[in-house]
Amino acid sequence: MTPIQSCILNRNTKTKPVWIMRQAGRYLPEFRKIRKNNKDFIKLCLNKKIIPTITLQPLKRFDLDAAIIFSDILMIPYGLGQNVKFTKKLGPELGDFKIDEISNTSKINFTKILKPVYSSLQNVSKNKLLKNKDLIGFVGSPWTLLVYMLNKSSPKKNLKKKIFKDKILIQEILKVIVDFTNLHISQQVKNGATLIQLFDSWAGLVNESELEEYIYVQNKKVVDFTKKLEVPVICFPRGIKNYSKFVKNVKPDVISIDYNVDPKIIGKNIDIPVQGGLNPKFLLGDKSQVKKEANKYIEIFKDHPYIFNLGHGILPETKPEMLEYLIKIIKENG
Ligand code: 1CP
Repeated sequence: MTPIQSCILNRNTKTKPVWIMRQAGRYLPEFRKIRKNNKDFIKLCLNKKIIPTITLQPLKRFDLDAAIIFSDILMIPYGLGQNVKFTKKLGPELGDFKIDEISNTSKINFTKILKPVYSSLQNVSKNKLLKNKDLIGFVGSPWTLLVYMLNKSSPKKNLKKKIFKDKILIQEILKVIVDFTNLHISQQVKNGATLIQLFDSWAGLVNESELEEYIYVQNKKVVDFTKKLEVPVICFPRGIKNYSKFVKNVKPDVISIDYNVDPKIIGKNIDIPVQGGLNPKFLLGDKSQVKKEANKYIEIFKDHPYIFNLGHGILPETKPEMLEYLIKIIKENG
């Protein structure tokens, strides 16, 4: 059994297993080189010759316990027929869509469009670099996808609040998202994903009074579906205040925490396996601080099933040698 799967089953692992959110990406010069020659990001995410190479790049450098398939959460809106493009300055830019059109998307067509993702998973899962390691498939959580689909650009820059007023429309879109998210997960599992992570990157935008309907209920639908496929599911509801309540309501196999929560409180109040937490900013600083912060998480979770990871994606400015150093600390002290 892989170290991550043992950890999830609450077994003792010699050291804490580790993988890094956004480990296949812009901080790696070998990724940037490929990206330079592939200006269209969506096309790159559908290139079955290149996806396996990028997915395996971090495993060639670092002693990681999992690969995560190189793809994007916005491949679902793309598969539903919404135009998606990435620009250097503005990030993702999405087109208009009609609810009637996306509701009528055929499952066969959707699967055909995203086929390169699935064949790449199959290809990567056979690679010997993955021996005794997990292959992580992923999706954006329904709320987070809804935000991108309606806002049509990153909410980081400009959140158009009035688009969230039509509650009936929101429910209709969420239903389509959940259906196709579940389809996307089942295809990923069928083709070799051994673990699924749900990224609810914009959960923190939801008011306390609407957490139930937009965060708990929607994540639970996807978690319950994934559990039936018999693969563990990790939830990352970034920015929510009360992780214990999320765990009680949604019941994922693993909860991934962001860097704004106190890990000590999480360790005390949460029984299920925990992942992540370290602020990715520390990897931009000096090694002594990386060591101190990494050891803090290792110490807090020493008697808790814990998968080492960051509290959000690794920053593009990170020097690869800093990640190498972090992993060395975990393998020595974890
Ligand atoms: O070169 C480039 O400009 C492309 C950068 C890039 C990369 C490398 C994007 C655009 N997506 C990805 C890959 C990616 N995205 C992966 C696979 C690789 C890995 O993890 O190693 C994954 C898991 C994601 C997930 C993702 N995409 C999330 C959830 C995680 C998070 O960071 O919160 C989100 C919100 C997205 C949307 C997205 N795609 C790309 C960007 C720059 C963004 C964020 C946009 C924003 O700021 O709102």
